[in-house]
Amino acid sequence: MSETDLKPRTKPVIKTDRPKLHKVILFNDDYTPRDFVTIVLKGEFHLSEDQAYRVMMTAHRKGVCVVSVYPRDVAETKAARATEAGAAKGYPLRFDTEPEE
Ligand code: TYC
Repeated sequence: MSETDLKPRTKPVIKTDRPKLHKVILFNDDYTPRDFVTIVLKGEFHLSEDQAYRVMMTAHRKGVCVVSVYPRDVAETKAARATEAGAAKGYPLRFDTEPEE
């Protein structure tokens, strides 16, 4: 290497965007029992009794409620598992996912 052939002093900084988090959304329906919704929220999303009750009641009153946010694959798996838990009992309980803005 010649004397004028200087190495760059710092490593190049590669900026990568953080992957978007995805919301898991709970939808109200007229058939799934409130207690069952609360049990699913506690079991699949690790909400406390109080948190699960509040999320369930918000969906019940407003039609939808954001349960939590996760990386896309985790959000999709949890939404599918929670929806399947309702379907296994014959309930139309529905969870879906949506990317955060
Ligand atoms: N609306 C249901 C009932 O009155 C309870 C319920 C709450 C169902 C929230 C779904 O996401 C839901 N039994």
